Amino acid sequence: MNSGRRAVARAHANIALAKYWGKADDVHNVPAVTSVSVTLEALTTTTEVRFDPSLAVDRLELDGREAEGRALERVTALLDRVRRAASIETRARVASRNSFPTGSGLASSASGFAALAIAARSAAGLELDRDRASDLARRSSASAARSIHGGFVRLRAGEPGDAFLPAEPVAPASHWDLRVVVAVTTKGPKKVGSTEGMGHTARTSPYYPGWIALCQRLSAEVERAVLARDLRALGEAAEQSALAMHACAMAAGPALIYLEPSTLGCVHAVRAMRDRGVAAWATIDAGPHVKVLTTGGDAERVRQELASLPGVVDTIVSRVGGDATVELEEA
Ligand code: 2P0
Repeated sequence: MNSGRRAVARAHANIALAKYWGKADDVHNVPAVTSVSVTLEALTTTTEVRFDPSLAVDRLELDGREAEGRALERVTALLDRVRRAASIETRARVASRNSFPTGSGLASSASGFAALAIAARSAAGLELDRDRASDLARRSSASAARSIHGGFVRLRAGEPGDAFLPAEPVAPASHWDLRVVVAVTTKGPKKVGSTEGMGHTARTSPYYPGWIALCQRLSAEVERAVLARDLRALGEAAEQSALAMHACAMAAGPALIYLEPSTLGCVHAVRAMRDRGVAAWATIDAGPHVKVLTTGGDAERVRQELASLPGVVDTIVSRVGGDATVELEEA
């Protein structure tokens, strides 16, 4: 009945200003801490989903190439939830494309699973319900729950066994014309994935309880600073959140080190810029790249300085992005 429907969704990546690192429940993928993010206009995933009765299994194309293995399994797990909700059994063709280099270590799972959740629900004939789409995306990748919304977004810490936990908008993109400069740095050996990394940190880092306690304060500070459009307060809280997350991971046994020399070079350069009166604060996710929070007026200067540093291979300047969107067509 829904087999002729084709849905195309677009979602932007996001970066956490107050980081998520640690789960309250591995099975239901429930975060142990509240995170607050900003959606990035410049990093977009476009995903097409079409349920096709001629298929025996789901098919996945990523940036024009047929994908199998773990990537396909994760897509099928999300599609299975949609099929259950829509009472259908039809397999789907999924084609997904990133506007940024895939494999660059930029947050493609956030925009990817957000776009997939929205497109799959629409193609299956379910209504555009952002809470349900966000909860669905969270089960595949917690940060993806936040990419359903534009602007500034909160994903609350949950309790073990939480059945329904969608992200919530804090303020729309129009609230604040903030800029984020991404410094793409040279990559070292293959990083440990976030899920595995945060599990290892929770099990072995003596700083994990301190991290959990800190997150409560920092997520509230980040949210207050966003609502007040106070870049200094936001930058200080965001920088502390990122560096505390990495300190906690580095204290794990064995140590989990995502920072490369080029990463630290960027962080020091950002601090030096600040000493010269430039509005710039750094944040780092589970990889070597650095994202810098700044103003429209300082963004180009920050970008040029970062681009001149050793190990920085690319820079991207982004505005705050909007909501994930979907278009539905009868094929
Ligand atoms: C974040 N990260 O808040 C943090 C900061 C990375 C560092 O959310 O296990 O791929 O699939 O829920 O969403 C990346 O984690 O983790 C992430 P899972 P996900 O953005």
